Amino acid sequence: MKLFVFHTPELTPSNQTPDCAIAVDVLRATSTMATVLAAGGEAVQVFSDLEQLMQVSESWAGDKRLRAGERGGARVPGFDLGNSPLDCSSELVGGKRLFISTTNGTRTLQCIQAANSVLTGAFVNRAAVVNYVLKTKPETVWIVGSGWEGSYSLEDTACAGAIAHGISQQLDQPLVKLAGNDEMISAIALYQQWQNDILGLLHHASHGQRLLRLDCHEDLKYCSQLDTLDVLPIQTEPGVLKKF
Ligand code: 3SL
Repeated sequence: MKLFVFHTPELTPSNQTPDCAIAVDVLRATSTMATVLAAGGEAVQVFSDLEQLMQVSESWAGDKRLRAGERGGARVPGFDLGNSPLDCSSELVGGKRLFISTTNGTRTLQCIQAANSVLTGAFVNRAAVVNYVLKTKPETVWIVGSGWEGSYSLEDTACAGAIAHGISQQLDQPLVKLAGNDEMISAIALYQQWQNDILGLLHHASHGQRLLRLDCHEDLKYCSQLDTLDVLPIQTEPGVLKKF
């Protein structure tokens, strides 16, 4: 097995596809997706374009769908939800499909959607992702951070490191053999530096700061939890994720 970390979709090769690709957007898209499926959502369907989301979701029964739209951290006017995992109670999302478009996370999923298996990872479901990779043993694994509008995000690379660290700890293989690129090794080092203070890391991150200015303190706390959701969002058709 070879593990690769890419900090953003822009840095991810577009002329190859791995056996397994994992999209990471800790703040907050992939934390929200794990939460929705853990709370009994039927599926999560992702869109980069808001108009296309409106069009496709129109064909879905009104009581079986929720529309979530986020731009710049805030809810898009007219949508049922923004992108806070704290809004996704089982009473609200149970049995429904979440049609979602966010600034960066949904773009990441679109960039890796051709991989043989496509998952989403966050700190909250890190162990479920690690266990799936250990069980299925793909030859090449890409862990792709979402960043912010093309630039690096501290929290996504740290979470990529948490996933890579979890896999490497359980495989009897030296890191140098497992690493597909240098980014994977530095992501693990970043995670190891912050592993006992993930909330502190989120407070240092520029997108964490942006969310704090929007009064999303509780979202940061929620997204900083490690291994709290035993759920694996997995792509069943391009753009559609269901609970594995
Ligand atoms: O960029 C994204 O995809 C979002 O997760 C950003 S936010 O945390 O909802 O602001």
